[in-house]
Amino acid sequence: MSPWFEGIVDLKTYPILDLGSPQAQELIQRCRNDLLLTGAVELKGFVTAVGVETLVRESETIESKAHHNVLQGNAYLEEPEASLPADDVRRLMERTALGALGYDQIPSSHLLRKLYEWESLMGFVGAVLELPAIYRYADPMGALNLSVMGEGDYLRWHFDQTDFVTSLAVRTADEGGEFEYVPMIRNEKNPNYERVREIIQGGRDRVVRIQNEPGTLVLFKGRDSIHRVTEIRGRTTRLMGLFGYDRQPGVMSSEYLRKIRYGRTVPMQSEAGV
Ligand SMILES: O=C(O)CCC(=O)C(=O)O
Repeated sequence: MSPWFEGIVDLKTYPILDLGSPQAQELIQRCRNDLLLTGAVELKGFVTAVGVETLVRESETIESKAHHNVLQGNAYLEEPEASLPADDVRRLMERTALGALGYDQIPSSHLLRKLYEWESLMGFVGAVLELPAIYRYADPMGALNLSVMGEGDYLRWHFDQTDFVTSLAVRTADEGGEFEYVPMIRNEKNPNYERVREIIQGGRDRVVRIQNEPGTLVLFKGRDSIHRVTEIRGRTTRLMGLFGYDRQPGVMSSEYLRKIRYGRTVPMQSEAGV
């Protein structure tokens, strides 16, 4: 019997089964260069058309169970301190509206889950990031997410609180739903508040767009690159798998985050069997 990933992952273009091979080393180097130059790596067609068809079909059976949340928040994903002046950029609020399914709602037979739990993929991501080891989140909800965005949904401009994000595009919306970012707009020494303000208020200087065609795997360093997902138009939901890997073992989501993202704090004892 052939392994589940045969015909599902384009192993010719992305030879990740043997990371020591010259072909894999060449790919890893290319990805590292992209990451250094732009803060992102875009691996188009990582999952084949056949794989995408399966991902869409399996996602359609669960997407209606996504928790939909609407909130106003800033780019820093934190409550602004009371002492900040009224016009501080950390007080600039934007709307966010999106749905999400947690790891415990995704059945173990789902292809998205097989990909997330695949050692070869995690090893490849770690190699590109030049990390001696990476781990899956230990959180039964936060480890793997299927983000579901429908008409009018929008993910505001923000910085991540994690070093990197790995995403897999399952389906694009009819219109909108583009991933936009400004590479390295800030760094540890310079928060660059003025430029951040310009972007949130509609500036387009150095804004880069990732098309995220279905099947595209993206590695993104979002701590210093502000990013968003543009508003969705049309009836087709945008479906995106978000893979929680970290350089530390045992990463858990806070109760606050669980509440916002999944509308509950207690994991489900579901068919997902986590
Ligand atoms: O949906 C996406 O493409 C990215 C999501 C994202 O930026 C996030 O969850 O922080």
